[in-house]
Amino acid sequence: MEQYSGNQIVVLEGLEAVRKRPGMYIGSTGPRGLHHLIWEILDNGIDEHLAGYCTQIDVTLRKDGGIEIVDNGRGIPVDPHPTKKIPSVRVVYTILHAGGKFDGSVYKVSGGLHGVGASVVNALSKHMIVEIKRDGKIYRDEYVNGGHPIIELENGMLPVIGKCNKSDTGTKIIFYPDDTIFETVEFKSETIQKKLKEIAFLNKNLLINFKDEKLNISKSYIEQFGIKSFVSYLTRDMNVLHKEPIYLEGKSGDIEVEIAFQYTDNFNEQINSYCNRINVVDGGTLVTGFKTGLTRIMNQYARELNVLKDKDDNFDGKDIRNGIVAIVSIKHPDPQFEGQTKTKLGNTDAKSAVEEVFSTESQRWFDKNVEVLRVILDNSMKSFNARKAGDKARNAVLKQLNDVDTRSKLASCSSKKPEECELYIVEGDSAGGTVKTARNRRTQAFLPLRGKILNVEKASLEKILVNNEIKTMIAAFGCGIGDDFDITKLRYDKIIILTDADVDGAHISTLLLTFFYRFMPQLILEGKIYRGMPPLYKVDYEVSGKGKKSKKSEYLFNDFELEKFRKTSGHKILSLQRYKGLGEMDANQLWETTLNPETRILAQISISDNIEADEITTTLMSSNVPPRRTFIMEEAKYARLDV
Ligand code: 0RA
Repeated sequence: MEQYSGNQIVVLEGLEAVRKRPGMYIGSTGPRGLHHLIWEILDNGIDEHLAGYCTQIDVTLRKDGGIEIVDNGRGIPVDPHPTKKIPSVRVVYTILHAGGKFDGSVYKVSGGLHGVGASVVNALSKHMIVEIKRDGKIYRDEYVNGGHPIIELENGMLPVIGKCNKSDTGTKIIFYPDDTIFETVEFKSETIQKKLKEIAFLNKNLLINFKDEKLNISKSYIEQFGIKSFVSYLTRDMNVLHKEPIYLEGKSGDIEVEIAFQYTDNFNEQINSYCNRINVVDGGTLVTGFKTGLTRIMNQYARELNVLKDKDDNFDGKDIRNGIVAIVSIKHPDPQFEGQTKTKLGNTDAKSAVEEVFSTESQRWFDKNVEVLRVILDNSMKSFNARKAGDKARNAVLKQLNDVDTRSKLASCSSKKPEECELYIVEGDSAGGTVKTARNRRTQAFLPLRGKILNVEKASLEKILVNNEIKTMIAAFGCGIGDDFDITKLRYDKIIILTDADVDGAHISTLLLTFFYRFMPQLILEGKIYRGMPPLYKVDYEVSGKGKKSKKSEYLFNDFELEKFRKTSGHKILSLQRYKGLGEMDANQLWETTLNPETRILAQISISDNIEADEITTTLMSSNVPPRRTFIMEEAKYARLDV
C-alpha cells in the first residue's frame, strides 16, 4: 500500500511529528481537538470565499463516521509543483508548513494554523479523500494512516476520474479522524451547527448547508447582515435598551473594520472579537481600540449634553460598557497573534484603526440617532451612580471579608495544604448535616447553602457583594473577587458543588457556576470547579453461588444505568430505592457514593468556547423564562452540566 517515492518519505516525517505531538498542533486530542480538524478544513473554503471565489460550502456528517466538506471555489491546483514534482494538492496535504502560498499568490488566512491546517488534518486521519473539479475534469487524491498517498501518479499528475462542466469548480474533502490518536472520534452535531452559524454571521452571504446523516438533520445558514445579525442573535433572549444593534464600518489604511453593538439591561459586558474571521478569544489590540474609542466618544457626548454635571467627573470605561454586547471584526493583512495559545491580537495598528473608524463612524451615527445616544448615556449614568455608591459599600465589604464569621457556616478541614483540600458546597440544611458527619474532616471542608443563590446576571455589583451566601463563598475560597482575584491564594484544590439530582438542584448549580464564571472565571478555566454526582438509585439484587443465595447492592447514577442493569446484569432485583435528594442517604451511603475520592463520580466543569459559555449563561439567566427551563431540564436529565 505504501508506494511512495524517496522524497515523500522525508516529507512524511513532517506529518509523523504531528502524530507524535498532536497537542502542539491542535491543542488536544479530546473533543475540542477533534472538532478543530473540521475548523481547519472549513477555514480553507472560507479563505476561498474571502478571496471572492466561493459562495457555498456544504458540510455533511456521514453515516460512516466521516465528515465531508465541499466548497465551490476554484479547486485546489493539481498541476505538478515546480520543485517537488508532485501535484500541488499533494504538496498541500502531505507537507507540513506548505501553506497556501505555494503558488506565490497572497493567500489570506482566516484560520488558526495559517495554512498548515490541511496537512495536519491529514496527519491525524486514518483516511482522507480529496476531490477537485477544475478545467472540466475531476481529480482525486487519497491518503491513509496519517497522510500516506495511495493513488499512483501518471507522469506526475493525478488520474482524472471524471468530467464536469468547465464552470463547475471546487474542492471536496472527506476525512476520518484516527481513533488511535483521538480520545473520541465522534463529532457533535450541535457543536458543528453552532460553529457554522458563527461562520455564516462572519461571512455575509456565504451559503452553508449542513447535513447530519445519522440524526437526519438538514440546515442551511446564510446571513445577509453579518455581524449586525450576530449581535441580534446574541441578545435575542435579553432585554435590549434599543431596538436594533448599531452597525459601523470603515477602513483605515489596509485594515477593514466592522463593529456591531447593542445595549441590554444586563450588568456585564460581552465583547467578542475576530481578526480575519478568527475568534480572537483573548481580544488584544482590536478590543482595546474599541474600548478606548467608546470611552472617549461617550465622555465627550456626556459633557456636550450636560449629562455629567461636575466637570471633574468622568464615566469609567466600565460604566459605559455596562450591558453592552459587541462584536469587533477586522481584516488585517498581517495579523500577529500573541500569547501561549495565540489567542490575542498584538498589532498596534489594529488598535488605532479600530479607534479611528469607531470615532468617525459612531459620531456620524449618533448625531443622527440622538435618542439612542440618550439611552446609552442614561445607562452609563446608572452605572456611574451605582459605582460611586458601590465604591463605598464595596470597600466596606472587602474590608469586612476577612472578618466575616464563616465559622457558623463553613465547616473547615484541618489540613492547611491547599493541594489536598476540597470544599463541598452543599444545597440545603438537611443534606448538609449528613455531609458534615460523613466527610473526611482532615481534607474535606464543607459549606451548606441556605436560601436562594443570587442571580448575578440580574443584580448590581453592590447587591452581589452584600449577599450573604456570596460573601461567605468569597471568604471561604480566600482569593478575593473580580480585579482583586488571586488564584494562588485559593485554599482548595477542588471546589465541588453538590446538589440534589433534580431541576432545583440543577438550577442552583447553574446560579453558582454563573457566579464563578462572571467573577472568578479562572476557577473554571483552571479546572477547579466540579459537580458531585450523587446516585439516583440503589438496587439490592440477588446473587447465587455455591448453592447459596445472598444479597448485594449497587448504586446507579442515572436512568440509563438502571436500564442497563435491568437488561444486562441478569440479576434478580430484590428492591430498588430512588433517592429524591441527598438528605435521604445516611452518612455511610453518602461517603461511599459522593464523598470518597476512590468511589465517587465528579464532573469537571469546563468552558469550551467563549461565545458558547456566554450564550449558555445568558440563556439560563435571562428574564425570558422558556429557554431557561428547557436547558435546565435537559441537563438535569443527564445529571451533568458542562458550562
Ligand atoms: C490556492 C490557489 C488556488 C486555490 C486554492 C489555493 C484553494 C485551496 C482550497 C482548499 C480548500 N478549498 C480550496 N479552494 C481553493 C487557485 C489558484 C488559481 O486557480 O488560480
